[in-house]
Amino acid sequence: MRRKLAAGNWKMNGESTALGELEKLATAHSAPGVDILICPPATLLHRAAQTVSDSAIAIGGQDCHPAQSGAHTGDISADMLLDAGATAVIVGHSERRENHDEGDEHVRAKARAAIDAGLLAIICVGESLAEREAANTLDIIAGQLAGSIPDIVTGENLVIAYEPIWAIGTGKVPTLEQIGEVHDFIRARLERRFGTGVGRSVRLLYGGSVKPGNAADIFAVSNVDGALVGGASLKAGDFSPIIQAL
Ligand code: G2H
Repeated sequence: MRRKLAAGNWKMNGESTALGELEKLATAHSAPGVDILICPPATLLHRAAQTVSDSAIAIGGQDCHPAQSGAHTGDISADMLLDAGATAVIVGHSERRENHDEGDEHVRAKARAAIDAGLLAIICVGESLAEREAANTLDIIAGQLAGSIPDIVTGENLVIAYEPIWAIGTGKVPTLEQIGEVHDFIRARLERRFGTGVGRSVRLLYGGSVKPGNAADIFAVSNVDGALVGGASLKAGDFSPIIQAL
């Protein structure tokens, strides 16, 4: 049985005052029946980890560099995330793929570095609107899965987040059938490549305009094991009902 996961991706939002939202979340979910992860900006990682240290909430990074250390100005290694108190990291988010020109091979190297460091790697995949309209969604997802997932994964160190690019921050959400089709496809691909044991234990998250009002319906879709939530994870009052819907 896969344990449900509610992951919040704060993106480039949040200064010191945002830690108050984390405190509220920790108080509201002192004994959650699901995994809760918050990925704040790097500047807050250490303090966020301290804020939730007595709670069941985990802290993650939003990205990491493939190398352990070196001359990479502005980058953060997986070991540094771990040192700051993170236990997970998002890699290959479409905003990284687009804004920083990150291809599948680069994402795969980041995921490998994360797993080697002992972090849970959350690898994001998803199609653009043009790709969906051209009926290429499953081909795009297949290519991203093949290219972005390193061979070393297990059911414990990998999570896949399906985030259709056209649904991110737009308020547009795919139909439940569209979500189910892609999640079933991802599950089948994982089972084919890694065997049923690993393939069935990797958790699959949906991401893209998840809100308190649509979370329960999305979580009822087959092979949806939780959500990667952006905007609605910034306030405890929005994220709590999403957690409760799991
Ligand atoms: C998709 C998601 C979080 P939002 O990027 O990863 O953001 O929920 O704001 O669409």
